[in-house]
Amino acid sequence: MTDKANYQRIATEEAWATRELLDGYARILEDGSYDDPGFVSLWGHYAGNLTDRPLFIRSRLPDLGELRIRDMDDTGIARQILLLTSPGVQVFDRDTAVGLARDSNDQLAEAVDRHPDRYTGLAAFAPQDPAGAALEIERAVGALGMKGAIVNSHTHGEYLDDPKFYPIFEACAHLDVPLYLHPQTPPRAMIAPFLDRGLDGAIFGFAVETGLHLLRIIVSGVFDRFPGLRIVVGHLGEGLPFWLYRLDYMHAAGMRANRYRTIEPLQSKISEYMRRNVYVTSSGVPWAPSIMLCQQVLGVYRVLYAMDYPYEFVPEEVAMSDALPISDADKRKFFQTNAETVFGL
Ligand code: 1DF
Ligand code: MN
Repeated sequence: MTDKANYQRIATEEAWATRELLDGYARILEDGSYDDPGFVSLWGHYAGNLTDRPLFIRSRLPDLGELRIRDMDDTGIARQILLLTSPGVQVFDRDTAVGLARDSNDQLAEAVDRHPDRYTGLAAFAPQDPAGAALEIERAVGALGMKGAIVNSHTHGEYLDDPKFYPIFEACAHLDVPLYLHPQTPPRAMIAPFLDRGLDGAIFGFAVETGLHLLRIIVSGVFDRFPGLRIVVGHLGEGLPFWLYRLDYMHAAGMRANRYRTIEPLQSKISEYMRRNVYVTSSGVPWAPSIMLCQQVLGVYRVLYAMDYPYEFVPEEVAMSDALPISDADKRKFFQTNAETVFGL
């Protein structure tokens, strides 16, 4: 790709997997020990389907060498921020998850050491063990040089606003690294009306699940408790930027009327946390109207480029993002400098 751009393209939500993780998925699918319908739908598809896209994805996820670098070169991607693919280790029992997370961080650190100018790693962890997760994030950031942490939304139907998970927020805030809140399929309690119409995955279910998760974090007061915490969310904020006015209005209306006993007043509006504590990436949405709406309602420093490789690998989409009708200065923020700031590159 010939490149006249005055920016580097840093892709901020790029997936990878260890062989051990993929083997683990195959094992629990086969022995039926984990029958979560979302997991079975997602990985039942990607683990065995023989059509082009799943085959491509399966070949690229475990590659942190030649194939991936060649694909990056072909599409003008200077650097990938690497996230353990969804649902990460969150489908396993606690001990398996702890071991797989630790091993994946070690493998990722080695790849980043081999290609420090092309790769940046985020720390995987097992929410099943919140105290251990905090320690693993500290190890991965401190000893292995990772620039943030990655969680794939709910864990066995539980959300991070449950105070038992606070050690994870505490670790990220204390280390001053962002937490990437990446989608996964909706949990068992939510998935039925998505599944029978094929809407549970990246087409829509991911966004409903992950947007809900971020809203739960906001309205539960997590950002009042951890004001320095930064959360990055993909797919242009999973729809929330579009809803900001209504979220603020209805949240305030419900609070004024004492509608719910289960929620406490917040110090700020939902939109204010979105502009203070949250960053969004353009994974899967190389579309000017949506990107520019986010820039307009969140600010140009809050919107970062992402491709979502290898799930989304469409060279023309890079050209679509290059062609955004925004100033050269704002384009540089979008592709490069916002990511450098947020991830401390
Ligand atoms: C898909 C999309 C799968 C995304 C992903 O991980 C993923 C997909 C399993 O298309 O099924 O990360 N995504 O972020 O849009
Ligand atoms: Mn993704």
